[in-house]
Amino acid sequence: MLLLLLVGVGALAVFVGGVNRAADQQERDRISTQSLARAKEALIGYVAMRQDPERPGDAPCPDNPTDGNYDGTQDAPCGNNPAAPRLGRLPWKTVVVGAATTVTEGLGLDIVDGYGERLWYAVSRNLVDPAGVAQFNPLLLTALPPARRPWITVRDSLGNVVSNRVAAVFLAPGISLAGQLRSGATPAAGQYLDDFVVAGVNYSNADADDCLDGTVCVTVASRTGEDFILAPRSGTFNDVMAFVTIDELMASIDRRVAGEIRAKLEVNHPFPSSLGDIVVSSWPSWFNDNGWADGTVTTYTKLDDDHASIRFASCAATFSYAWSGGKAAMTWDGAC
Ligand SMILES: [Ca+2]
Ligand SMILES: [Ca+2]
Ligand SMILES: [Ca+2]
Repeated sequence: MLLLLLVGVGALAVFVGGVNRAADQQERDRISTQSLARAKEALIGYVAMRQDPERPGDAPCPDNPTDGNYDGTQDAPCGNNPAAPRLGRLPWKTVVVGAATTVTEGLGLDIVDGYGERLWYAVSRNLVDPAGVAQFNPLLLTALPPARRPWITVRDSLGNVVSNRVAAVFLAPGISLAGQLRSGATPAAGQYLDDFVVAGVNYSNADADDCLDGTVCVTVASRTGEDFILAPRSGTFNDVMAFVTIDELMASIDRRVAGEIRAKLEVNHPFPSSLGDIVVSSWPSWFNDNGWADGTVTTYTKLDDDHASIRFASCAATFSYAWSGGKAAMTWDGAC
């Protein structure tokens, strides 16, 4: 009888232990997923709200080991060759740069994943290479190389492309796996991010070579861009990922620019016949420098002295402006 009782208690303990572990895993996953969502939201806001001397569309560089630390601030520039600095830790800390300006860098987001690890971040060269992408506007959505660099590719666990229009990737590295060592000031990406083999191709979340896994990019011009893989948790893989596409980002940038135009219409009443009638020097420099005044990018229509609308290339939304009582109100229909 006593033996039966002991066996019963033992079995219960094993069962409860298993339930606790599952609940613990679930809670850690919840924290990781939530942190990734917050990082994505913060980056979209950061990119859309850039102002002179930057431009909407500029993203921060990752925090990488090239300066000898992971201090939470970006290590810029990163639009140049080689590719490695475009994968690193999320630049979560906000810093003010430049003595005479109030330009801030970093996402202002003190977050970690479910295991207390800082998030990792990879960014497409298009968002950090003003020389390679001369103008950042909606025409970039349909531009082809060499007018733009490759976007990032994200694959599922079968190797299928989930998206090849990814602007930035956020990774929760999880707990260290067998063979990973995270001691020292600047452990490399491979101590956090994992590999997954599909049909003989080793897809690596850590390689940062700006070349699609399983292929060879001989020259800088032939580089096909970074790729990342989503795979089930196992003893050799535990990265959790979120990503933002250029289409999501541009929709947010379009709304910001539409707001900028609203502010200009408010002080240019009766509404002008064309955006070109607004004094060029009254716009932020990025507006004209990046072609937002061009008819191929922004279609402005004056309806009457108090009403106007705009459309952006590759966006189905119509933004409408109505003048009343000294204010210009903006509404929009549809989505990009
Ligand atoms: Ca650093
Ligand atoms: Ca990992
Ligand atoms: Ca890769």
